[in-house]
Formats: sequence, C-alpha cells, structure tokens
Amino acid sequence: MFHLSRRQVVLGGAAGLGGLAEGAFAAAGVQPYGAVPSARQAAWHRLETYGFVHFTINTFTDREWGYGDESASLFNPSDFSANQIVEAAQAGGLKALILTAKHHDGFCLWPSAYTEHSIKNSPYKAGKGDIVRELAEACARKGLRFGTYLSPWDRNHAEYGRDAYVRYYHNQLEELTTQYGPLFEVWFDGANGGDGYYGGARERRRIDGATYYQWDRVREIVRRNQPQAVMFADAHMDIRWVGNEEGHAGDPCWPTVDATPFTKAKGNSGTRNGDIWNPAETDVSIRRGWFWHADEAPRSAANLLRLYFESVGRGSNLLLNMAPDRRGRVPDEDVRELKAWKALRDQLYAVNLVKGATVTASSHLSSQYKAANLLSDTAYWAAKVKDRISAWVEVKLPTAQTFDVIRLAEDINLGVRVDTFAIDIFKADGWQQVAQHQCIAYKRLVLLPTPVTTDRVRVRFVKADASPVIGQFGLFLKPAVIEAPEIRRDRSGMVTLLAANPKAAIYFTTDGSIPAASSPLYTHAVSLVDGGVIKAVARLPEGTVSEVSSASFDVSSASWRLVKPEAIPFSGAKFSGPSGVPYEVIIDLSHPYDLLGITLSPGETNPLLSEGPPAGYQIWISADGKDWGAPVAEGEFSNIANNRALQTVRFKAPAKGRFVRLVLPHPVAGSQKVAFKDFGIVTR
Ligand code: FUL
Repeated sequence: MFHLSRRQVVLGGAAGLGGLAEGAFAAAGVQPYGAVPSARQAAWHRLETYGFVHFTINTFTDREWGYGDESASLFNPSDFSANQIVEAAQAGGLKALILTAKHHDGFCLWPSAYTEHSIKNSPYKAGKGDIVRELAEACARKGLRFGTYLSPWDRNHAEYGRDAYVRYYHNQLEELTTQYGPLFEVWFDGANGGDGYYGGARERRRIDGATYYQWDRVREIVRRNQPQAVMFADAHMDIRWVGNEEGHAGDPCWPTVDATPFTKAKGNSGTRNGDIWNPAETDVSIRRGWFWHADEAPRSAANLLRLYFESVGRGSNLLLNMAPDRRGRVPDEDVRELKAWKALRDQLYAVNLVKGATVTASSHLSSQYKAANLLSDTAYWAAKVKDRISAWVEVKLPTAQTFDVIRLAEDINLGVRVDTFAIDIFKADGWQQVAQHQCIAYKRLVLLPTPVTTDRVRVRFVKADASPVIGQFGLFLKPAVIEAPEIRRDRSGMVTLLAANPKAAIYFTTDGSIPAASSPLYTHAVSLVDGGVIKAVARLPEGTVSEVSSASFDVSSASWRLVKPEAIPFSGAKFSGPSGVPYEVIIDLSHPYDLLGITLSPGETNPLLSEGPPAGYQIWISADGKDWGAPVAEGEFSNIANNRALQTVRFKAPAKGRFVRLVLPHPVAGSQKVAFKDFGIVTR
C-alpha cells in the first residue's frame, strides 16, 4: 500500500508556529484577539503572488513523478536561462520563485556533496552547472525572493525508509539553506507513492510521514540557517496546504487552524478561532501538469484572474507554477498569458473609485484610528473596543461610481477580529445588501456578480469577536474579460458548452475554424459521438469576447458495453471496485480500433466509502475478449491523489483490438476501493 499522507503532517510543538508569542505587537489601545502571525508569516502574507518552478529530469522524460532510476545524463536543457525564467515571473507580477531543487525522483539540480545522482553527472555545462545557484542569483539580481522545494520522498536513494536517508535529507537541507543566500520559503511535500528504484531494490517502502523525517530537526535546521524563511507543509509548520491543486481557497479561508490533524477540507477553510496562525498557500500550475509536457497549454489570463480572486481575494497567497520546457525556458505562450494576467490586475487597480470619499463610522477608538483611515494603505480605522455587536462604516463618494470589487483588510497583527460582514449600497429606496461573507483577515476582495452603481457604500460587521480594525478599503471595476466557455462531453457523445458568466452568448464551430459572431449560436448540446474538434467563444452583450476554448474528442462510449463488472451499466455515474482487491474492468468497444492509448478521469472519490483513485494500471487489448496476451501498458498514475486531472496513458506501439481489459491493482494510500469517473480511448 502507498503511504498515507500527501504532505507531511507535523503535529504539536509550539516552536516556530507563529501564534501569540512571536512577533505580535499590540497597538496602543487595541488588544490583539486570538492568534496573530509571526513576523516571518506577516512578511509572507505581503508577497501575495509568487511562482513555483517545476524543472528536473521529468521535463525530459514527459513524466510527473520520476521513478528514481533515470540516468543523470537525461538532464540536458539546450538553452537554459535563469534570467528568462525570472523575467517570465516578473511579467506575471510574481514576487518570488520556489525551485524544485529535488523532486521525488531524487535528482539534484545542485551539485550536492552527498550524492552522485545530480547535475554534476549530467551533460549540462559538462557537469559544472548548478541550476539552484543560477536561479537564486537571477532572482537576487532582479529583486525576487527565492525559495526551495526539497522532496522528502526520494525514489532514487538506496537508504530511503531507513535512518541513513534521514541523515542524508538533513545534510541536503543544510546545503540548500546555507549555500544559496536568503530563502523566503522552504517547501516540504508530503506526497509518497511508496514504490521506487531505491538504489536498484525496485520495491515498495513504507514510512510514517509524521515521524520519519524528524520534523523537529528539519525545523531547527531551517530556523538556524534561514530564520526569516517560512516552512510549508500540510499542517502546523508556518504555512499550510489549501487542500487542492486547482487554485481555489475556501470561502471563508481562515488563516488560523486548531491542533486537530490536517485534512484537505481543513486546509481549504482553516478554523475560525483556531489558536495556531497557519495561513493557506494556494498552489496551482499554469498548465495541467506541474512539469512541462508538449501537449499541454497554459491557462488563459482570464482564468488566472479568476484564480487570483479565489486565492489572494480570500486572504491566501497564490503559488503559481511555471514549467520550463526542454530548452530550460518558460514557453512563449505561457509568458504571453502571464503578461496579460498582470495587465488585467494593473487595470483592475489603476483606479480606486474611493478617491475624494468621506468616511463615517459607528465609532472610532481615537484620532489615531479615525474613520478616514479606512481608506489608507498603512493606517487603520478601529471601532471603540465595546463597538463590536453592530459596528459599521460608511463611505460617501463625491459622485456615483460603478464597481464590482470591494477590498477590505484587517490589521492581522491584532488578530482575526471580524467573523461575518455585509456590504450594502444606497439606492433611491434605501440600503440594499449586495454581499455577505465570513473572514476578512489579511485581505478580502469581494467580487460582485455584476457591477453596481452608487455613491454610498456601507460595511456592516454582522458578527465580530473583537472590535473591527480595518484599512485598505477600495472600490474597483474588474476589467471586462470573460473566460472562454468550458467544454464537456458526456458518455453518449453529447457536448455541453458552459460560460462562467451567465450573460454571455456562446458561439462554436466543429470544423476547426475560429468561432465568430456569425458561427452557430450554442443553444443545446451538440453531438460528437465519433469524436472531433469543437471550438467556442463566449461573448457579452456589449461585445467583450473571450479567448477560444478548444477540445478535441476521440470516439465516445455511446456504443460500448461493459463486459466486467456486469452489475453497472456503462452509463452509470461512477466505477467503484471491490474492497481490498484489484479492480478489473473489461470493455467491449463494439468495433475494432487501432488503439494508441486510453484515458481515465479520476473524478472525486468518497473517502467515507474508503474510495480512492487508482494508483496504477495494467492494460490488455484483445480482438475477441478471450485471448489477451501480454499487457500493452502498465505503470502508475503519478500525483492522482492530489490532482484529479484527466490521465492519459499512451501505448508504446498501437494495439489493434475491440476489447480493453483494465486492471487497477490498488487505490492510492489511505483508501480500500478503487473508484474513478470515466474511461476513454485514444485512436488519433
Ligand atoms: C505534489 C507533488 O507530488 C507534485 O509532483 C508537485 O510537486 C506538487 C506541487 O506537489 O504533492
């Protein structure tokens, strides 16, 4: 079985947890409420958007998780440029970069003194290169902060699972935290699939992620060498995982947690009044995978803007991954979207519509905390200490303005004081509530579904546990961009197009051309039973048009028959196997095909039913459903536990047949039954 936890669960121990003791200061007259950030956490909050760089041998082998047996000679970027990567990050307004110095396959991008499985045995700069140094120096030159990812799981190391590896791991951490200048963050990933090369043993090894790596020692090394660096791990280090790799923080996403064990749900929402300051970091890749793959495209700027609202807008930081290609550069199309995304944010913040406004409040604590400070970026308005049951603050604009974004911030050094707040606007017939949410904390961007026009805006503190202390109030109009339609096909081959904005009309084509206003208007599902390409755009009534979304489908399952298990019809909602044994599925495609591969969509699984996605696969193809021969493919679904994106398995050579037999030996760690949403074939 795979090992349990995705990221390390590090429980207990007050050292370095942030919280009341570290770095808190109470402004005169206002006592902090509950947990507050440490100085290093407060500095981390201010970064808001920064980047990941996933780059290693996987870039050259087209994998997400290397097995650990890859030759160091495979690492050979043809035109590596640390400057280009840093410039790409700057083009997107990212303020720091975290590099995968060592991913799960164990290959080190720096010439570690403790292993031969590193860049020193690669052709890059004839073994004299050091990617960690090049990127650290480029970041320093261009004013970006730098951080490292050092995978605890190491599928290459012969001693993995034993004490000697833990010493090796700590030694590597010493190298990275002493030789590359100041680090702002050190990233500890808890993913562990169990099996690996392990110096040739090629076996499954189990460790207890909570104890094996000696987290107290890890913390001591980082604090000693990099006292200002925050540590990321599942739980109870400085920064927590947001619980998904899709770019969404919860609403609310409290920066505090309690001491109960980490779960994805808790990572996503945090815990109101939890006594550990442990804010969420939202990690997501600009492409489907974390590493570069030729057939993946970047997210659009409009989509990145949505992720920005759903992470930074909820008080989380956004860690956006870039995947350098085999040259060792961020692809041009990704840079284009990063630039366009930054331009959208610049446009969003170009005009703060509160200019010239006057502010009144239910009370103010003292002249130091006057109502007008609500609009300040550096000072705060504070209500009187007793004014917490029905505090409010009102902003009167010189003239009516149209906006759909309201920005608010608490002074987090005084804790998370506000529980629930509402936004009202004044209309001819009185006050009208337009939004209500929980949690402001470091920052809150309230995005209204449609812009509103008014000259008076009020924030009502519906529930506050301590008197509100608020600043950075702003009103903005989101640039008129809309996301391209989402394209989905069901098992019967019917394609549905969905626009994120309900006011948008969708135009589409199925002949490969770019849709225009003269193309068919989407009104109902379109049939693509035998596959094909569909392209679509969303268009708002005033003329704003989205980018083009495009999907290419293979033969649908409309005429397939499930031979095994017979119990569920092929149109069933989900495949869910038996407990504790491999799940075998046999499908009759009803015609023979030249099969190039298969696809599997994991979907969401129900942990309460002990379901988990398959950790790996074996596939056979047959002409008659009786004679199967040898498997045409077998392997693992890397990272499927955390990332439920579509999995594509390509066969080494085309296989002709009408029957597909899929054996899914076991689910990911922590579950008993294999379950998945859908299955497809690749014929083109
Ligand atoms: C996961 C890893 O398994 C992925 O490969 C990636 O590094 C992601 C950021 O974290 O747990």
